[in-house]
Amino acid sequence: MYSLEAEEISEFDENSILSLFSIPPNFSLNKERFTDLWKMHPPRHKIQMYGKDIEVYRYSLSFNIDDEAYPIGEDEEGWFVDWIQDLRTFVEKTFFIKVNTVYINWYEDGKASIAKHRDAECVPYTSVVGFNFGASRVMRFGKFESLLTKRIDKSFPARKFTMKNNSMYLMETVDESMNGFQEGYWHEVPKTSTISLHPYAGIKRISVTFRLI
Ligand SMILES: O=C(O)CCC(=O)C(=O)O
Repeated sequence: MYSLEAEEISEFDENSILSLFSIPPNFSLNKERFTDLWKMHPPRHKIQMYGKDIEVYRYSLSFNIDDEAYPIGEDEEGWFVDWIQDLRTFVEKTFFIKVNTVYINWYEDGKASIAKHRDAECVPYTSVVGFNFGASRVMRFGKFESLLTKRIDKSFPARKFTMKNNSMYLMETVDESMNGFQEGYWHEVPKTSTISLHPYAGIKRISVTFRLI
């Protein structure tokens, strides 16, 4: 139904490919919608580390797209629920995959980051699609030593990509019957002290990712 041409393709191995695309204008966020979505971020959440509560600086939220009530967007802003559902259809029809979960991250400034990780909660061997809104941020990708470890394979040089406003990325597992992107590779959005000012988002970035859990 939809066909899109990648602007950049990076093959990590023959079954794990990262592709970057611009998104069609009907799914883009303009100034008003970016501002609305920014306001929807939940409070910072806490995680337990070494027995202590640590507040995570990055705002984030995950929910199942098929749930009857969404944790955000229902009351204040009428467009959000339809937009998420249309984006899900777009993702599924463009990439011939199934997704059921949205994970949104709000990066207020260069102190907001996400550390190296694989999306281990996904159904094994599935692909993940992410949308980028607002300020550009660098995302880095690299390799784990094996499926069962968090140890990094230092012989594989990390690859850096700039995620720009109204663009998207596909972390693709080509053959969904064997280890792929999330099994073999990590990704992160590192902290930074240099963010170019976006005309209306300033230094704020929002990412909206879709996955199958
Ligand atoms: O902000 C991003 O694009 C990265 C999000 C991320 O790491 C994830 O969804 O696992």
